[in-house]
Amino acid sequence: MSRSQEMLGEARIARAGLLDIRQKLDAGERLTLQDGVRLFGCPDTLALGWLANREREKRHGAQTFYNHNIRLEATNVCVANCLFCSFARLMPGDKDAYTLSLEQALHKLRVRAHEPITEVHVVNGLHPDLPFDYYTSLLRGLKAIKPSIHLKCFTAVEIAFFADLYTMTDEQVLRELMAAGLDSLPGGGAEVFSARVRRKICADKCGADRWLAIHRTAHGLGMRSNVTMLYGHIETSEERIDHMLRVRALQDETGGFQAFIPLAFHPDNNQMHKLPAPPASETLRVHAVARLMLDNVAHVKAFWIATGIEVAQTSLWFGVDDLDGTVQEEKIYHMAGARTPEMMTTREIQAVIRAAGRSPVERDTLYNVIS
Ligand code: V47
Repeated sequence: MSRSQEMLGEARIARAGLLDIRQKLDAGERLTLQDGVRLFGCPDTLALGWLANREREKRHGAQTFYNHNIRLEATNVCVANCLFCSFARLMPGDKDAYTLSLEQALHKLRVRAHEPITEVHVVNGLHPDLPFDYYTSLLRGLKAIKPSIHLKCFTAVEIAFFADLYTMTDEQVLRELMAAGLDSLPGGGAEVFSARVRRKICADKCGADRWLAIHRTAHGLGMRSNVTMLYGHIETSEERIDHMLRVRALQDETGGFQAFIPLAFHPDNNQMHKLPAPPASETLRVHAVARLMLDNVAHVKAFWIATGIEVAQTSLWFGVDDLDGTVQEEKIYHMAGARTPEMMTTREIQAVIRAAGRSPVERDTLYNVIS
């Protein structure tokens, strides 16, 4: 950043009343719950962006990461009735309920196995009738098709569900899935950790403490993971910051989180359809505040499917350094009204990053650079 840009930014931060926060960031001091709530209360979105961009550039310069991945959602049958979800069908046999046979699921990778894909991301509904063997066979089958593939599969909510359904401990479930080929956990199911919010919008799924405990155990077993936050529904600023602080505390213990991923609520075709979708400005603010609060998490990711491509590009100046990946086929957001394409090629994602004035870097799931 040039000296004159620095002075302009500094003047803006002073006008926004955030000089003390800028000083704390420069001194490497942690932001508190009160600081975070003040950031959300600050009406100057560009001031938040300026602060977050400094933190982003300190860590990553202009580099912007993406990966070459595919998604697999093997079933949408789900015993949990989360109010925000448009993907789940409560019972097998319900209209639009589906469960892929193992062969159909494996086919999704088999047809692309010749492409330089490095990751399969699997998230499913909580199916009451499938045997545990379905999931271990899925992992083994995917590895057999492409041994180099990284398997980032099953949210902590699914792990908790498997443990209860198949009467195992959470750790036993993780160990058995790892033995079958599981490499890391995606960040879904975190929603907002506040008990008040969870009681209202996702009462059927595991609570915050168990979600965090499963990630703690996964990190202890040597896996890395991500963490999401669903925003733009009934949560307060305090609850968003509390969510981030719980992530930061676990990260201090384990260092196992790779990326924080804010997920914008999409209101179509679900029980919260009367709520508006959060505006782009809110998306930029949430990503920026996450970058500022989470001093110990390396990456802040904008999931372009959820934010929209233009907002994802803008977010690269509001603290974000990662755009997820090529995705290929996505159901959770498209069933909830996302109007983004269902995939981008690596060339397209590179062009999107360059058009935003940043430098694309292909990574694998563990952030090793793919040359
Ligand atoms: O946990 C469901 C969210 C998540 C809606 O780890 C919704 O790299 C908005 O976990 N509006 C699943 N959000 C997606 C997920 C994810 C996404 C990108 C990257 C990674 C990663 C993980 O989707 C769920 C829930 O929070 N979700 N329905 C909706 N209507």
